[in-house]
Amino acid sequence: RTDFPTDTAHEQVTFFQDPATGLKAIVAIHDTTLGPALGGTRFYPYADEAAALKDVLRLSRGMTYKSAIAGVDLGGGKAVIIGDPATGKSEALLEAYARFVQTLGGRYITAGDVGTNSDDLDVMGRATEYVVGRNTSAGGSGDSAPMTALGVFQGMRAGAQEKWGTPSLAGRVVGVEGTGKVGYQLIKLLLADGASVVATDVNAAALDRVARDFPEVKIASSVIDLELDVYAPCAMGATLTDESVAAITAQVICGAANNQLAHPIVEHDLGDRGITWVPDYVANGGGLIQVAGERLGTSADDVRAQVEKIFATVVQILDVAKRDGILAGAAADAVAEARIAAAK
Ligand code: NAI
Ligand code: K
Repeated sequence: RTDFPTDTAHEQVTFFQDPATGLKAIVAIHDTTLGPALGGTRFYPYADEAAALKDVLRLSRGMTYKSAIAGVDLGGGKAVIIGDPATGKSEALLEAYARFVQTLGGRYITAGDVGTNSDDLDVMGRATEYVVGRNTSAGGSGDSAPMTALGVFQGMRAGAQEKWGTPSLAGRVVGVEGTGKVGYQLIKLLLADGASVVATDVNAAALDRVARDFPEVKIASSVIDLELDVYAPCAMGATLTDESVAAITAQVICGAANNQLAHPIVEHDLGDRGITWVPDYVANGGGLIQVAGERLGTSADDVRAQVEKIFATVVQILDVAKRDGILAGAAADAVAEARIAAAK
């Protein structure tokens, strides 16, 4: 027995299984108004099929909004493979999965997500043409972190303009939480713009790389609780909680992490405290723009130009929020919905 949420009118949800390889997967196509549905394949040990279905319905709907707000002519979809990637992943399973993706005839295009990487996508590419995010050696566009970081930086500049009247981070103290692929690239952009950066990570090797390449960066055991102008969550989601928001000193929050709000009410608390929050799915759309470009035949220069437009999009969202007296998250959803409605 499965309860389909009535507020998420998905176009198509398909369950695939292949007993020979142990594959159990669900592909959810939420909306193809703007184009074929693009979204990553998550490989995760869900407790049961109902939990997997719930997640894929939620995530695919999110992709519709993410593509629309990024100005990408693709719809929203997502897939989940039920299993533990550490023990259950095999080339045969990935190929079986990719054969199923191929049967959808291009209505769904997969990318990577939690539990799948570019090497896995290379394997899938043997059995389906509907895959993006492969390694450059396999015809993909490679690491998306530089474009994701550029988009976060542009969103942050828009937040700075809203808060301080100038789209510059010069002289601002920016706390970067997570110095992995995106955080590292973001630090480079921030330093070039004249910001003072303080960074943290739980992984010593990631911090060592920052300390070696950017000696001017201060290293801290955490950043969210420091005196900051800007907080950039680039590690895990859900760091904006009742407690952290009550104590935070940053006036602008913009980062790459998905689902930064622990729950929706937190955004009201940020608003009450006069803090400008750039919605995560708007700020971190640069990687999506890059991999979508593989399908749409976008040049690297045009990808970069489109990522830079995240600045203008965030300015628009913050203007709509102010004009309509709503929060930035709702304003972003409204801008995305307007784009889909216009295409209908
Ligand atoms: P990554 O795995 O390369 O880096 C994440 C870093 O965060 C790691 O160095 C890890 O040690 C650190 N970390 C984990 N928990 C932490 C904690 N509690 N405190 C401080 N540091 C912690 O991942 P990547 O690619 O840099 O992505 C960063 C975030 O942005 C992730 O949430 C990801 O989902 C999101 N994102 C990434 C995109 C991309 O193109 N790479 C696109 C859109 C979103
Ligand atoms: K991702």
